[in-house]
Amino acid sequence: MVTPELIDALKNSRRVAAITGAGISAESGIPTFRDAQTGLWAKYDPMQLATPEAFLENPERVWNWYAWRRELLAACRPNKGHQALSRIARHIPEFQLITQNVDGLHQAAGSQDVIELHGNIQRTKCFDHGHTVEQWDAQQAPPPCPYCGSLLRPDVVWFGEMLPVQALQQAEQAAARCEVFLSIGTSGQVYPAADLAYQALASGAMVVEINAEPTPLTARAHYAFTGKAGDQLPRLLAEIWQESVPDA
Ligand code: BJW
Repeated sequence: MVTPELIDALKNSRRVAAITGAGISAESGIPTFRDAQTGLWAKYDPMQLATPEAFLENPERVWNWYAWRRELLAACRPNKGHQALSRIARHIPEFQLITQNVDGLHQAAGSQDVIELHGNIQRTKCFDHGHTVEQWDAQQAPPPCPYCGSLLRPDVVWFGEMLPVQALQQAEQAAARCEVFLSIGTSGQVYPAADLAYQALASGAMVVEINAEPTPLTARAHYAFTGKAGDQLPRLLAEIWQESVPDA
């Protein structure tokens, strides 16, 4: 329930941070990772697709899997959850959006200064030096880097890889400084991203979770709304700021 305390906190806070995960993009048609039937990891082994070791062992398999995911994404548009969040941000003096998603749908919905903790699937870099590359010879999978000849890979963060240092620092700062922290559509199982909500709690923030099912954070959150982000975020926007998300 949206209580007067929550309305007051969101209406009067200067600094609000939000972290999103795959759940917010699920209603756009992008599979999550850990949902039991439909999540990517129910069908594919992350250790064979989302680690540097997997890439070195079979670069073609990994390259083609990400090419397939980019194709899926090409047909997807931001949903009401992305749109509501971008509208909520406009009501708050310092709103920092942090996402684990690599799909760019927050930016497509108009969100600005999004911190991408796990990279972006639309960017490509080389394995050895991280050269950013925008064009390549599509005959090979993966193609070589035009600058150094090493193999190209998606600019996403795989298991065992460091998160982009500046992005993580900015996210930690936002979590530590905010008055309200929103955790939306994430299972909270992947670190260090999952730790941000606890850092916010430790700094005294009000923590609000919106997720389709309970997570390890639920019991610690001040408010936990169980449901779809595409329903819950427009509801918050409507109940707190009397604003609606227009139909697409
Ligand atoms: C809805 C909904 C709707 C559905 N509305 N909700 C501490 C403890 C234990 C382990 C570690 C630790 N620290 C580090 C680790 C290791 C590891 C890790 O966390 N492992 C755990 C899984 C055990 N972490 C790492 O390796 C990270 N790197 C690192 O720590 O480096 C340190 C280092 C130091 C020194 C040297 C070297 C390294 C990197 C993590 C990278 C994660 N990468 C991926 C793939 C990205 C690329 C790609 O897209 O392919 O990121 S894995 C995947 O999980 C992806 C996601 O961003 C991430 C999080 O998933 P998310 O978003 O939470 O999705 P789901 O599916 O899990 O949850 C969706 C939720 O939405 C569900 O709850 C649904 O119910 C809900 N939902 N529909 C609202 N409509």
